[in-house]
Parts: sequence; structure tokens; C-alpha cells
Amino acid sequence: MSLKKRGSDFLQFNKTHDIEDLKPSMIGQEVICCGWIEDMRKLGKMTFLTVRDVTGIAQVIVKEEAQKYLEELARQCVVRIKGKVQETKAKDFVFEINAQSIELLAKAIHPLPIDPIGRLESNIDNRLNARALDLRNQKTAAIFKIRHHALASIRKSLAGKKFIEITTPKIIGSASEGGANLFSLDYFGKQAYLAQSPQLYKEQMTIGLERVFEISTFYRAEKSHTVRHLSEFTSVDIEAAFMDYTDVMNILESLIVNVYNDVSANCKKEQEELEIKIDAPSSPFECITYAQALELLQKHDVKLNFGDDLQDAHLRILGKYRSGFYFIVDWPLKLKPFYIHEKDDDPTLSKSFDLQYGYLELSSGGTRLHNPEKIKSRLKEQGLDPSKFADHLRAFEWGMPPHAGWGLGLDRLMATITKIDNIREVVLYPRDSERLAP
Ligand code: AMO
Repeated sequence: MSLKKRGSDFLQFNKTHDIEDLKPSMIGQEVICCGWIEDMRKLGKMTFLTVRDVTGIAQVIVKEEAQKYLEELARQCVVRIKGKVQETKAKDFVFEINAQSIELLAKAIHPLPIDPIGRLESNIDNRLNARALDLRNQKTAAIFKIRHHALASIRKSLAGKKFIEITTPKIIGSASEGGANLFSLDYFGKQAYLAQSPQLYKEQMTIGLERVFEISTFYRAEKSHTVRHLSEFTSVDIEAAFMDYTDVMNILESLIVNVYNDVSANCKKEQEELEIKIDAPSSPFECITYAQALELLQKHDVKLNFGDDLQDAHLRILGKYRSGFYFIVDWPLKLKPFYIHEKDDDPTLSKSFDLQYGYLELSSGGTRLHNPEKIKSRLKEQGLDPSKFADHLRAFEWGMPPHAGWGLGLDRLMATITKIDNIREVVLYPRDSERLAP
């Protein structure tokens, strides 16, 4: 078959326009569009369809002579419509398509497991069980379009600061962070784990690439069934040579302001759909110390000693009095992972931070240790076996630059942008202790 023939066959079958590209100036023009029937209303001898593709919605008028095409059609059927653009009397549309033919490309069963246009509300479990169909709900689709723009903005921000995108292994031979929340699996007879974070790899990459970032899913065997924990979550990670924790805090702050600005500008329709207004937070973000957080808690009758971790209940109280984005710095060293550097003037404190949004922890990071002997003794203090980290420690003999970085929970960030509580709403197929399918 010649290329020309294949090309013309394709054109004959293909649509001429995405719905958003139809314009009133095309009145009188013949067009072919494909989409899903969202609504069907019979009015006398005419039927009005609304047909939606990912870009928009159009009204299609089916007059008597084209009624035969309607026999097998129902809501959510996939159709290819050939017709002429014409003026309309409809309030919600500025033109309509007068159908000449309608081809049924795929049927939809009735009743569907959920109402995809959201007139009948379904609970989140039913929606997640029929996630592909749930994406036909414009509110759900809006969340994932915003997520797309947020990711594009993050990549643009970091690449603009000379960060290079990397991809590190997700199947690993020993724990990257230590701790108990690791998934293990059989790897050809050997014990392997799913990576909790790219921590060790991203640090090593500062040797060759200086500034790196990764956006990938990571795995935590989180038993706690909360609205902010998943077993598979997307993390945005950076690591940068010749920076300390204050430098990477600045990068994080400007990245977040940029993401808010970009999605606010690029996702107007989506904000309308979700009935939200996305406004960039003002910067610099407030910064409180761990000690100030303890004082604030004490004022609200919660007595914690220096070195106690801030549990969920404590963060909830802090969140009541601190809304929006704020950093918590000067954490006790013993609360932080083995790779975090102590403060020069007070070794009981760490060069680290958490970024909070109200009660929600969005990110943590810090200046890393780069003396392998210190790392070994910190590993031992934390009950971890340095020999399990031998591959990582070797890299410190090869010219490891001083470095700092952070990990940012993308799903949690998305929840703040879309003003949604449950992060399952912003993840296509969330995984938690009870959900492994679909
Ligand atoms: P941390 O363990 O604090 O740090 O994780 C970083 C951020 O990832 C998000 N996050 C999660 N989101 C959803 N479900 C989970 N189960 C989950 N666990 C973590 C949070 C959290 O703030 N290696 C360090 C980062 C670094 O120092 O560079 C780390 O992983 O938003």
C-alpha cells in the first residue's frame, strides 16, 4: 500500500477537529468530530445531543432525516459525528453541529457503575473501582489536568536552575532510608525491596551531575490508613552539590510559588470545574523552629520534651494556628535520618527542615553528612548496619561534594493546590493497605 493511500484512508476515517477548535466562523462548514454522548434530549421530531471530547463539549442537533442513527445510542456511547456547523438558539452554546451521520464507535452499558457526569454522587470507593469512567467526570478530569500542568511547571523550574532529571532504581538490594516500612520481594531467590526514596542514589549523583532531580513513585509499607498516606506515592526529589539546607529551602519555596502561578494561569477551566481559585502563596514562607513549635503546643496544653517527635495530633494543633506554607527548622538531630548533618554551633540540632501546609507535612530535607566515618557512626546510633550501606559509603571516597536536598510529596502538594483533603482523589489508582486493584 502506498503512503498516499494509507494517508487518505486515515483522513477519511479520522475526525477533522477537536471540539475546542470548532469556531463560530466555521458556520456552514462540514466537520467530523469524535467523542462521548453526555446527554440526549428528544424535543418533538428533533433530538439534541451533547458530545464531549477531552477538549470540550458541543451541541449536536439530530433532525428527522438523521434520527435513524439514534437507535442504538445511549449516554457515554462513543460516536463519530459528521455534520455542518450552524447557528443555534441554545443558551449554553454559540453554534451547534447539524448531524448528517452518526457512527457508533463503542457502546456503553446501562446502568454504568457510577454516574460519570456526577449528577448522582458516588462514594470514592465506587469511583476508584471505576476510575477510567470516573475520569469522564469533568471534576475528576480537571484534577489530573492540573496535575499535568503542575508536573510540567516543576520540571521547568528545576531545569531552569540547571537540575538534570534522573531515574534511579525502584528494586533495590538494601534499605535506602532504614526503618521498618519497606516492602520486600523475592528477586530470583534473593531478598529485594521496593525503594522508599531515591535518597542514596540522588546523593551519589551529585558526584557526576552536581544538581539532580527525580520525579517517580516510591513505596512505603504504611499501615496507617489516613487521607495523606499511600503505599505508592509520587515524590519530587532534588539533590544539589555545593548547597546547604537554606539554599534548597529557597529552591523549594520558589518552585512552589511557580507551580501555583503556572497552574493558576494555565488551568482556568479546571478551576471553574472544581469551583476553586488557585492563588500563589506569598513568600518568603514563615519559618519557625522546632522549639517554637513545642512552645506553641505547650500554650495549648500539650507538653512535649525536647527530642519528642511531632505526632499527627500535634501537627493538627499546629495546623490550627499556622495555616498555609511554613517551614519548621532546627529539628533535634536524633529525630532525623542518619544522612542529615548536625548544626555547627549545636550538634544536638540538625541542618534540616520540614515544609508544612497547615498540619500537612509536604517535604523534608537538609544538608547531608559527607564524612563517611560520621555516617557510619550515625548508622550505628540508629541501629542500622553500616555494612549494608557499603556500596553507598564507597562513593564518599570518590570525591563526594558537600550537598543538600529534599523530597516533596507530589500527591500531598496536589491536594493543597486543588483544596482536596484525601490524596486518593489526586492519584489515578491509589495503593493503600486495603487497595491493590484496579
Ligand atoms: P520523607 O520520608 O519525609 O523524606 O518523605 C518526603 C515527603 O514525601 C511525602 N511522603 C508521602 N506521601 C504520601 N504517602 C506516603 N506514605 C508518604 N511518605 C512520604 C511527604 C514527605 O514530606 N529522603 C527524604 C527526603 C530528603 O531528605 O531528601 C524522605 O524521603 O510529603
